Amino acid sequence: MARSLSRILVLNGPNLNLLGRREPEIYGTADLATIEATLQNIGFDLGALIESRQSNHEGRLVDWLQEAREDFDGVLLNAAALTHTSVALRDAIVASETPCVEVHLSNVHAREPFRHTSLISGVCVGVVLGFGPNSYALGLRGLIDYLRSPERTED
Ligand code: CA2
Repeated sequence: MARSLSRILVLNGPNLNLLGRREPEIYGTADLATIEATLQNIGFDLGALIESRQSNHEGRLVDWLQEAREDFDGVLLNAAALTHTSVALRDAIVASETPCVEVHLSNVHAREPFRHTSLISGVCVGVVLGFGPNSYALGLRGLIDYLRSPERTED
């Protein structure tokens, strides 16, 4: 039987629209459009529809996570600084009832102590960090594998 396309929502949080323009020593030289284009290509190869969005506003990210419940099978999320502060995003991930993978460009555990805590990891199915733009690619592959794992699809 033909497998239907997995619908994946990629969400990026505050300041990630600046990627490639500032702090290349931490975040690399690729801009967000380049990362999103790579994810589109991976999605095409793996039979997934990818929709990418970015916002600097917590409430907008919450709205989009709520939308995911109806419109997407999985979420790939770089919540940026909100990772370390936002109970609202954590609650929205739970409410979405949609598997979410957390990604970060940098290895947050090798940085300032306030970045060592994530309020969202505990409600995500997995976390990928420290590999620059490749964190997104690895996270997307992991999310698609997870969505298609026999344990999830058999019943
Ligand atoms: O490493 C990551 O992906 C982060 O999520 C990036 C966040 C940071 O607050 C997290 O602790 C780790 C920061 C995103 C801001 O991105 C910028 C990009 C270029 C210039 C300035 C900020």
